[in-house]
Amino acid sequence: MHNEAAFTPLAFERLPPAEQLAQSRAFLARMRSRRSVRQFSTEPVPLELIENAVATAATAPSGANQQPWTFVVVAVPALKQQIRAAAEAEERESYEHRMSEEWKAALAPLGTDWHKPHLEDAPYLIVVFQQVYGLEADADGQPRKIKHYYTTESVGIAVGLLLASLHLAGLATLTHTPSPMGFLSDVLERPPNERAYVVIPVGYPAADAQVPVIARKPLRDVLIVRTGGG
Ligand code: IYR
Repeated sequence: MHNEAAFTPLAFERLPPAEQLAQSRAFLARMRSRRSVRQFSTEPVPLELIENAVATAATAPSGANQQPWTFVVVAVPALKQQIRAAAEAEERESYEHRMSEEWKAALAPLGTDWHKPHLEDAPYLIVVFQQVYGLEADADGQPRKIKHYYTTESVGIAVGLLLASLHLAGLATLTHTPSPMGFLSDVLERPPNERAYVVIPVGYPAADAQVPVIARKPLRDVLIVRTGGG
């Protein structure tokens, strides 16, 4: 019953040490220049860059290989407008009434507020949905719920790969989580097993885009190496 796994030899290319180091350093250097961008140009972006990024995201490991994600790419101005209006309504309520003073203080260095023009300016919005459970038609064509595992972690890993792909393709992104996000299921007509996870505006930065002066923690603050032998 539970021994139905099939195996095949791993395709694995062993890199020479110098090549390993070069690749690792080059990737690090590229990723260090990624910034969250909130001012976008309306300049169009080739759709294949978005498709390739989603295909890359969909290579992520996932709980029980259930791949519990759906990526909705929105380019229609009327839909972007609708999403902006709904997000701004929620965000305004959040900034003015729902967020604690502690939360607002934590966000102060980012200079964010409820205005979200980037949701309309960016040529694409990638709305990522998490499939909290699976839905399949059973033999009688009735919908059947399938339990999913580690969906939050799986989708988080996929979004990391998505952001890396878009950045390497020379595009700017923002990981935006309007709160609450329920309106995205309505606007994008998603089924009941899907819950919005994040909205990612993608495009070129506006010519005069600015980013907050903030820094990444130094490696010594985030990395603990415990080698053997003391
Ligand atoms: N969702 C709000 C607030 C916000 C929250 C966090 I945590 C951020 O890192 C940034 C913003 C907004 O998008 O403005």
